[in-house]
Amino acid sequence: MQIRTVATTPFTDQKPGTSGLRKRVPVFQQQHYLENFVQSIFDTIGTPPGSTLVLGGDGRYYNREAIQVILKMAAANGYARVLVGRGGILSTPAASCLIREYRTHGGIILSASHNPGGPEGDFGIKYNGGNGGPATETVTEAIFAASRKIAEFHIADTADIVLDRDGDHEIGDMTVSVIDPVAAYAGLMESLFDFAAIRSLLKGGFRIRFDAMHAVTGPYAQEILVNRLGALPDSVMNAVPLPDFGKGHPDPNLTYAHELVEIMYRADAPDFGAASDGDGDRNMILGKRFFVTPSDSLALLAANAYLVPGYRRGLAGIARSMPTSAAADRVARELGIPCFETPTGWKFFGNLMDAGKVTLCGEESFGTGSDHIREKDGLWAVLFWLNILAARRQPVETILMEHWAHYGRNVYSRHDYEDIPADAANSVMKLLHDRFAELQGAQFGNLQVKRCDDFSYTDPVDGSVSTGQGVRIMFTDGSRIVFRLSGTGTGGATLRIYLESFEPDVSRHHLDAQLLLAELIGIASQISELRERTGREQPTVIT
Ligand code: VG1
Ligand code: CO
Repeated sequence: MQIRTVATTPFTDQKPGTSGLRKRVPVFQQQHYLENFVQSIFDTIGTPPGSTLVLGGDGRYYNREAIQVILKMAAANGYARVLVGRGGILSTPAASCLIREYRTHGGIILSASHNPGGPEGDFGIKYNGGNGGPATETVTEAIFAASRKIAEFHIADTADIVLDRDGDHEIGDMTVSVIDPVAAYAGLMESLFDFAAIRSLLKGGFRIRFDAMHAVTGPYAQEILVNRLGALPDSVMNAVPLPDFGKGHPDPNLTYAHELVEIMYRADAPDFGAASDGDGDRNMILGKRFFVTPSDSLALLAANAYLVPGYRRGLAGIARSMPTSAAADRVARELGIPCFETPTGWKFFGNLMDAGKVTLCGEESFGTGSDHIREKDGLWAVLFWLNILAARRQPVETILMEHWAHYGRNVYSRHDYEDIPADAANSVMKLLHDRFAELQGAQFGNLQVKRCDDFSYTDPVDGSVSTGQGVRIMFTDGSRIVFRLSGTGTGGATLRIYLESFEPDVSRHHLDAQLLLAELIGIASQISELRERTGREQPTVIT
């Protein structure tokens, strides 16, 4: 085998966003585009002798091609071993699990998560460190800096590796181990949850439906829910990962997971429904004709963690991203544990978990997880819910209503305006900044503005500071509106508006969130001049 050093010139746009570098497939297909970024990762993290790397992706278009390139580059950059999921498949949580189990020098995950796939769709790549979590901002900034001055990359000249059979192959001095993508992860799940109780729940006629959305979780759900827990075979739908996700949008929300939502709102709906996203790190939870917001789900898992074997010993703390509702804060207060508020993106939870400060973490964007790994974890959340349901034997809706009756309800909604011109989106954000002084103390109907700011965060573990993480308009009664631009899109801009108020009155808990938030929704539109500046009358997605 020959190692080649190839001269290259930098691309200027290889700056990772909320979760890795995401671009359209044709951008990644440009000559040296992928190689430059991968070499920038290797140059940043170094390769101590004997290093192992975990490698896999969500199965989207270009996954296999990218894996072959990365294997050859890993060999040329001095890796001793690469663990790659069979078929090039690894969900994000499974990759995190393997990094930790084999104590590797991190891993490379190929995914653009919920973004659509296919030849004209999106592709993505992210590096996770030795703790199994997304690279911190310090590391992603260093990778970006390396990509701006790259002059060459190293690659082995060798034939492609067969990815569809387990086994070892050699590229020069490096071993490529093709492994079962599911086994280690499924074993970890079995160690955390009461599988016997869930099995007996399912045996007793409790019906579930899990939508893998033609993305990576299909094989995981099949093995865990059907093979190990005995769910009926039709419990898992869209179970085969497809390169274009069946032309769908693997984003588990009420809009894009409509096939599941329709099933769950039928008269003969199953008792429990769930969906996951492209790379398997998100979850949407539904009861019979009932939707659980991710913010409530985090709070509810925390409050019921004592029912789950892996968490019975208690929680060290909870962390939630800033736009996530404060429902979890109420549970933390009652448990007497700390609750941390971080910027959007899982990379901010890693330090807190490594330092033993938190056990559970969550984001309003359908992401929930714990310190069992260092990523959010879709199927883990589903199993956590099933464990609670097996212990409590009540419908999902009843469990939520009882939770609200006890803690009060943090009424919550997120409105996404997708694919608006970047100029319009930036002008909305600028306008809001310009209005901070004028908004201070302003009265809108019954609501008065207490304070506004652009959220910034100082990591309590390493002291690093992240600024510009979202505009917050906070009202005296505890309600708030948050405006943020997405950092995961690849075309135009996506403006997210997060709305939250608190409803202590039990007689109003069953009411629709949009109705309860109507006043805040009106204020958000008024102060941002949204219609005037974007021409949009309605959000693309309401959660
Ligand atoms: C979105 C979500 C964020 C999540 C991120 C990655 O980011 O809002 O909470 O961590 O996606 O999730 P943004 O910048 O578009 O709002 V995933 O499942 O794409 O890895
Ligand atoms: Co994801």
